[in-house]
Amino acid sequence: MFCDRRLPHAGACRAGGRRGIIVGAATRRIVALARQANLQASEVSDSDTRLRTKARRKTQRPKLHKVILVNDDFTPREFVVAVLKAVFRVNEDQSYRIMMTAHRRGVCVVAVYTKDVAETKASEGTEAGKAAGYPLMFTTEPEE
Ligand code: TYC
Repeated sequence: MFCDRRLPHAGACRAGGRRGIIVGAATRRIVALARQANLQASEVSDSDTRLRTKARRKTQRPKLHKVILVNDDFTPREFVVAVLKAVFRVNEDQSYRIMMTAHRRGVCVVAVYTKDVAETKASEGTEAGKAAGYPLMFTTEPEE
């Protein structure tokens, strides 16, 4: 053990003779590095001595996909409203507004989900129309 007066003491120095101090392995590494580089130990931080074995990466959020309701001239309004309520769990009011937006503008974004969920909901809606003999259509597209 050695004593470096520039470091905060982690243990007691022995008075006289060989001065000793009890320090941990991290401190010893810091002092060794500082000596090598001719630096004050206080100029070397503990993080300089620890190897990072794994890059820390933030979890990436999955890209979201829009489900789009497409207007047509044949599917009854009430049927569209019923499908929206059943598949997308929206209430009567929201469902009516979505249907009317698609009716007036040609398309309406119903909701956004992860790719799998968006595609499943779109085909459920489209299939419900098909089963009843209507050309009702839902499509999906990735969000920018
Ligand atoms: N345009 C249809 C009608 O007038 C109603 C409708 C609305 C159909 C929206 C599809 O995505 C749609 N009966």
